[in-house]
Amino acid sequence: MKTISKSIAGLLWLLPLSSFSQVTDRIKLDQEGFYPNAPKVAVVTGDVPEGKFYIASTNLRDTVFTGTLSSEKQSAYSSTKTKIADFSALSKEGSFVVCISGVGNSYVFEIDKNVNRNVGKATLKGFFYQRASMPLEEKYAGKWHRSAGHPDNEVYVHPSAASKERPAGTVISTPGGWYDAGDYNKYIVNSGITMGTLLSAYEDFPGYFKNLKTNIPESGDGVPDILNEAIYNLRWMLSMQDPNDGGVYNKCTNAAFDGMVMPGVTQAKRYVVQKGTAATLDFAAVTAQASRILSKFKKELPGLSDSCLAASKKAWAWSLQHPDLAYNQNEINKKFEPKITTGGYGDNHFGDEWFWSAAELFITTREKKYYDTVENHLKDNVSLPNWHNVGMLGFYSFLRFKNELPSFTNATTGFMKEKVLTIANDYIQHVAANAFETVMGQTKYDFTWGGNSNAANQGILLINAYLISHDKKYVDYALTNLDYILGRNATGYCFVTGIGSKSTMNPHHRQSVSDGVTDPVPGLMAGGPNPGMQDHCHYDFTEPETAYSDISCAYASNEIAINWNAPMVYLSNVIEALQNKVGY
Ligand code: 9MR
Repeated sequence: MKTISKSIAGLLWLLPLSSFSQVTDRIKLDQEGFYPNAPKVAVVTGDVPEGKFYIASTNLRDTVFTGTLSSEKQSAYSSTKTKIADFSALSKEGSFVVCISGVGNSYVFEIDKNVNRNVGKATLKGFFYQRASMPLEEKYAGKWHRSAGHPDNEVYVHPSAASKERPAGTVISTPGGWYDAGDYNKYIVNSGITMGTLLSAYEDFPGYFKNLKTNIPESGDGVPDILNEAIYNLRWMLSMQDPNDGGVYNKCTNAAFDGMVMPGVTQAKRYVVQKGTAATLDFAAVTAQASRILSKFKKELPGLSDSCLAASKKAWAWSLQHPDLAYNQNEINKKFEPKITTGGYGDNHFGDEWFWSAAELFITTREKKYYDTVENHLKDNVSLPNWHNVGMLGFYSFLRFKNELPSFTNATTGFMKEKVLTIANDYIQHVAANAFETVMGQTKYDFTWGGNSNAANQGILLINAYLISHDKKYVDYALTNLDYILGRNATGYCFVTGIGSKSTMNPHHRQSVSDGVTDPVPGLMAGGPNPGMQDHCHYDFTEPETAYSDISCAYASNEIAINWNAPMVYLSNVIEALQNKVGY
């Protein structure tokens, strides 16, 4: 924890007020810190006797900024009362604390040109720690090194997935990929949005990511590490396609969740289960996008780009034959043994998956038939992405390529542009009324299972608004949500493990629970406040924005997951990539 040293307590009299000796978590702020010329806000909660706040050096010798707290705000989503300390005008680089008389000192934060470099790298590295089927050697994984976990080279075709060529019990091999979350199963649907988000980060900022190294075994192979990491999961995804018909299995899974043990300790049988339209179309989208990105790396990765495109087209063809096949675990369990009780990722609305996969296939191939599907679904409802709602990813990709696409797409990209800007402008309008002045938390529905990924995904939407408008204000607002995740929220937690002063310590993450290392595996973002509390564990606070419990039992608020980490990788790195350009 970064706090002021006790030995300098005697210097407190040098400050204009005298009661600064206590570090308090009542002052909520981005625990990493701020860019010199970016907005800077801390939020103090509860009763505050004084109207002034000070920014001081960590030895409390120098007051570098004095400001006035805002009037009191009542949060709409908990009983929390706040006052805002805005010190945007302070641009001096260094380490500082916020001091408020009668309240105490905040955690130490930095003002620095590259303040989000650490969190950007760490959240990408987080994916490495989720890798299945390969040992994590100490030279890459440090104290979190471990053995390979599930080899997944002997995986059984579950009766729900039986086909003529692959009857139930057929053994196939689907090694590699990332464990989904705190559990050790691997799900195609959730890989879909995760991969789309990571690949889009690269496509939006290839220059930045070219130089981002995460110390993984592939580092230095001529391929950017964000792609190296994504390719590890891509190769697994490719193994989940039935080569006989192009359909893609929903997941590679145990029948039931493993206990809270290290990966590979239990030797439970692994299964691939029923193919589905969502899984197959998500797969088609990811492989189409990967194909065009990897076409630039044909020397380093011979054949991979072409294999991806062939796989994508085959998945599309299967989907045309099975346009509406939901993965419904309850129904499957009525018919087949063993019953499968791991995560469902069951989705039964496929318009968005049709749209996204058609968009990626069209951008990669320019074939008109895919564009027709884009047009058919263009006016469907589109909203913030999550694992079962991926249409917006197609908007982002189209907008990324709008200047390279044929002119007959102009009206379509124009429509998409308006839509993204409309949502972004709506977000912005409500920030002033929010007790933490963040985009996150404008409705109580932001606080849900994995709600922190809503914050990160709203940030991505705002970045897209910036990319199409070049209006810097959208980056400023995206930053409010990065701040939210890193501590400017009603819980006062920084939700990324290993980052900040008071961060998630006990995620629902089997390796972190069972590896004997005190610190959790780093770079992983907890789901965050979720008043649903479906885990029925102990919660000290239960209101929408405070229902977070940093105990490993609490999987509904304190699990980690690849589809939540990916937008945090995007947001933290892309803000870092943009900071110079927007004058931070
Ligand atoms: O993120 C998923 C969330 O939207 C659902 O409400 C929840 C219950 O179905 O499942 C979440 O996903 C979990 C998945 O099913 C299994 N691995 C862990 C995921 C995160 O909790």
